[in-house]
Amino acid sequence: MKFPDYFADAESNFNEAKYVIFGVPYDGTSSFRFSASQAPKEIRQASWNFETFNFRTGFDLKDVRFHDYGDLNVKNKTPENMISEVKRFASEILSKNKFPIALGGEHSITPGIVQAFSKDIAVISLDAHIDFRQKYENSSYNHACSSRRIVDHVGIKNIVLLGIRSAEKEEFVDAKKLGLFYIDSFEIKENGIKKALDRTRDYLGDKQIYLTLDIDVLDPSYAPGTSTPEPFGLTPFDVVECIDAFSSNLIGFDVAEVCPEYDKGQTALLAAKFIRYLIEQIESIN
Ligand SMILES: [Mn+2]
Repeated sequence: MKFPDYFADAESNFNEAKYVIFGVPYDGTSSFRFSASQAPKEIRQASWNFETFNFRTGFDLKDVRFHDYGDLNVKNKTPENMISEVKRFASEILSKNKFPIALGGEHSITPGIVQAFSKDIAVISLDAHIDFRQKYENSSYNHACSSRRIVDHVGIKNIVLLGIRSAEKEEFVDAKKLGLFYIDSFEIKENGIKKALDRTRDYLGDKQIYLTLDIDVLDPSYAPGTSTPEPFGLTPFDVVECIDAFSSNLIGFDVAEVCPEYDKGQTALLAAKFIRYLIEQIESIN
């Protein structure tokens, strides 16, 4: 079955939309599994599975104006050129006071979006990996460096990593030395996601927050279709609680690292659902 090639219910045009969804089909720096460039298409297809009515919040997605711009033309670009294209487009969205929602692509896309915001925002990154290398395979914009590039923009005090459980020793030592705030998946399992989110709120205060979701933060049993799967991960409800906890502070969102070739579609489904849920949640509190 083939559905329309835009995100379900994104029926508004760019100008009237409050949220703008755009695809960044880029996997130019992936190191293990490829196909993240197919993700925007698969996430859009998956989005047609869902109802517009959220019975929990009573909110209906039909009542919100959102637009699907389609994909940016980044496929064959170098990481640096991809980043600047993403930054350019994200800046255009922000200049019109709209809320950007990006469909990755690999996690290397996120610094481009973050750079479009002012430097005093905070970033919460849900990710299995610390991604704190200065450089990887000769590029500072490799997806293994994405947290580090975000830090370049917002500073070490304004990023929080939740759900991490994988790092190279050197980058981990480096991150600790610089004072990176993180809560790993073992601690989240031990003390619960609520406590982790409370600690995050205490740390960040009431800052505006950009949320980036590397789908590999979830346990591979929920999200096997990803570039570098890592066991001992979070549950979908943990991510839901994170969206709930910060929905009044959110200013942008992306979901990265879905690799549709490596599962039966369940990872793209989750990604699509998180996007819908996030919009519904923000709208239902406004
Ligand atoms: Mn990751």
